Amino acid sequence: MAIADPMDAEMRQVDEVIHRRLTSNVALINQIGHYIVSAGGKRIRPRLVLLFAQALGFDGPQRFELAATVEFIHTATLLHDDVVDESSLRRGRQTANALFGNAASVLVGDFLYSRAFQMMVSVHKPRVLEVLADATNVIAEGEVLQLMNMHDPDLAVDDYLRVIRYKTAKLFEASARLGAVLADAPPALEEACADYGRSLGTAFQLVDDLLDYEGDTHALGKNVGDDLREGKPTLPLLLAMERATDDERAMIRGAIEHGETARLADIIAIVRRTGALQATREAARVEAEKARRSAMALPGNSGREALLELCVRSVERSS
Ligand code: GRG
Repeated sequence: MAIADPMDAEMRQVDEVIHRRLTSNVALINQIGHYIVSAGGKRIRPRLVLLFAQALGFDGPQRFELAATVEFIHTATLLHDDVVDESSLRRGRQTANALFGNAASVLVGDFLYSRAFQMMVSVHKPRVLEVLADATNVIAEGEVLQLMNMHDPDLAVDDYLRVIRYKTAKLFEASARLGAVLADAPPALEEACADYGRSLGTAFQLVDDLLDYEGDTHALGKNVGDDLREGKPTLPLLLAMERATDDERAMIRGAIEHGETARLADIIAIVRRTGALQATREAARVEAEKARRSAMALPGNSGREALLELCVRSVERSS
């Protein structure tokens, strides 16, 4: 018998807000919105809002509104990202762009994004607006930086890390910070929460990038090898180039420069053989350990325990 997750009831309340706030008089918005939201997703960002609120003793209903808000922002970025990347599979289903077209995906992403702003305003806390306005701006910067780095086999690891801090870790940071803001935590404690989110988000994206080489399309719900097909220089490829033979390095460089489909299997095999995936997971473990240390600033309670457990689960995952 499966053990019930103590957060299940709380997450159901978030889902209730998500479905209520998804509603529009425009039929296509309802159709695409429900299509992507009902496919699930791990809901890790809303979980962070709730766990930080819980750890800091805040139990007002605003936590559900903000948890749903960050999931809407996340979902909007996925809709836009799948258009940019021309992805065809997400959450085990055809992407919205594959099914409904690019224009509909971008525009429904805009709906979710602007609905998220309506929701955050409803909480009546200027600091919440500041946190999310800053976060969404940085996410967009991260995506543009990533675009500029495409097809660059000489990308420095620090520049790769900057992209993942911006495009992914920033929303984790904001989610954690919002729990602290709701609880009116003192500035030093708010910063510790933000540090946790930033480190966990960095670890999460490192694993996301390694699963693109190690994972299984069925379990991941998205196509393995997409980053390589696009010529995206992520850490597994950068590390594989450092460790490969000259011929292999030349093959990987060519793949990044031109995008690769023909030698996809060979390059995946090189990445796996050189230990680049274990090294990427190790880098994720280092970030998760930073997150764990930041969480120790929280009072010792079940919320903190769940946040510590999340550090392990986010890194040792296979989907
Ligand atoms: C609309 C503010 C705004 C910006 C648009 C396109 C874009 C700029 C940003 C995209 C950022 C992006 C997609 C980052 C990757 C984040 C990531 C790790 C996605 C996968 O997250 P999971 O695994 O997904 O939590 P599920 O499906 O579980 O929800």
